[in-house]
Amino acid sequence: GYFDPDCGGKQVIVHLFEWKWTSIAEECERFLSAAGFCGVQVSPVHEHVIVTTDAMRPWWERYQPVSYKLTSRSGTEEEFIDMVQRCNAVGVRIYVDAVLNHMAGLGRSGIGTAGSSFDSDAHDFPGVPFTVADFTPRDMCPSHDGNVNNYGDPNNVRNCYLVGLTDLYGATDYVRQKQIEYLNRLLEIGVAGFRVDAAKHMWPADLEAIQGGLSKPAFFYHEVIDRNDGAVKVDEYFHLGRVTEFRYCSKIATGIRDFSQLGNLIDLGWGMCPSDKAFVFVDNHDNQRGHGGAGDVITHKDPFLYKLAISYMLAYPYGFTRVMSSYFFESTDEGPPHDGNYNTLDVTINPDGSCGNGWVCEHRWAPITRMVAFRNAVAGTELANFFLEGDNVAFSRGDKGFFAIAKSGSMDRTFQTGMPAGTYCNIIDGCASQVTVNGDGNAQIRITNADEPILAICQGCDG
Ligand code: LM2
Ligand code: CA
Repeated sequence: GYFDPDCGGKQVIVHLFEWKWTSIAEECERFLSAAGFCGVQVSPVHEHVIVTTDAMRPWWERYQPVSYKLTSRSGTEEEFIDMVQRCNAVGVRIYVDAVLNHMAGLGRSGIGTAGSSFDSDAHDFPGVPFTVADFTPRDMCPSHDGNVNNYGDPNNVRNCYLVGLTDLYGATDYVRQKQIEYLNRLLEIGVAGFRVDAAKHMWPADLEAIQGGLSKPAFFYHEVIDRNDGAVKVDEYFHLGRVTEFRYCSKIATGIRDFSQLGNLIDLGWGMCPSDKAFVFVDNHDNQRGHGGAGDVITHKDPFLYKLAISYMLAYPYGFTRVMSSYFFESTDEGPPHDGNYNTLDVTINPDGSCGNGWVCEHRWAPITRMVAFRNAVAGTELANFFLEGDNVAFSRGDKGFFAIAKSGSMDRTFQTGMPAGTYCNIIDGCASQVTVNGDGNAQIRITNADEPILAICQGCDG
């Protein structure tokens, strides 16, 4: 159902933000499959606007649909189908970022990435086709200028135009039918599920109708930014799949910056999603650059803290996890690495396994990759033996794994690991250091590593 990512029990999705389909197909085959990734969240697949006015080919043009044709900045329909098949063939699933709340922004018109014409002010999108009757009637939006501007009123949040984006009237059978056809086409191609963009701005009943009309099972995670500060709450979406937990981004950032705060990472009293409903991440494509739901998040720009944050997220039993994979950027609008014609560049791989051409590839940073294996190995086990003191944190996961961070760079003390006797590799440093667990489960844990002061041992993940 909506909660099953259908990837053989694996636990981590990577968002290959703005990657081309050809690059993703290669990454599935050469890296993601062996590393144990469940799947890839890909950038929106539909036809979108081409922005050259208020910004030059910004990343966010993909959040302004022109039609549900499958040619986008990431490639053609043929390339998309080839990618899905090749990734599926190596056990890596594809999750599509589905933009269903709206079409392009007011004031925009012209030709989209698949060649369809459109005119937002006229509410005319012949590539679908959608016409004025398919957009939310103005009198249903209580705001004075027609835009979303009062998060205390669900009618305002859901019936008004989000930053001027033409809002689809999802209560109508016709809009629902077109969106069902779009998602069914993707499922037919072999896609395993969807991130629903701006789900907070859609009525749950409309999503129910769309999801109920699908011809195959699909994993769903809904993008709802809820800080317990508005009228729309994450729990309205719990029957429809997992829900993004943006409070986790703030919590993990605060806790990793100041370990004394790590003890209250999950605050259910604040309305945070229960673990079986939460979809979590350290940062996403929006908040890493000051867009939607931004705040004091930790990103690849701070590699030391980022490795600690991602490792901690992957070690700790809460939610379904997504790892971000970015490109370097200076300005918040800047699109992906490109040539002189704004064609997205290939992701090249350097001899040391890192990426070139402007791609960050956080998912290839050794501690991050290896913690994916840890999370897979300890799936389903309970947190135990939690220890937090000064700049040291440690805990075990049932009898399957033990994890520790010494933020200062060094630690040397005895812990109850909960694990069977034996000698285990620290998977973080590729077995350069090892841990011997005694018959009573105790072990001497030594960490000396200024850059990556992390230790993770687990049953069944020594390479
Ligand atoms: C999302 N989740 O709910 C996406 O994660 C987020 O990236 C999207 O906004 C948003 N919802 C709508 O899909 C991005 C970006 C915006 C950008 C929109 C549309 O954060 O800045 O808005 O995509 O491309 C841009 C301009 C904005 C303009 C709007 C409409 O930045 O100034 O508003 O287009 O033309 C007048
Ligand atoms: Ca809406």
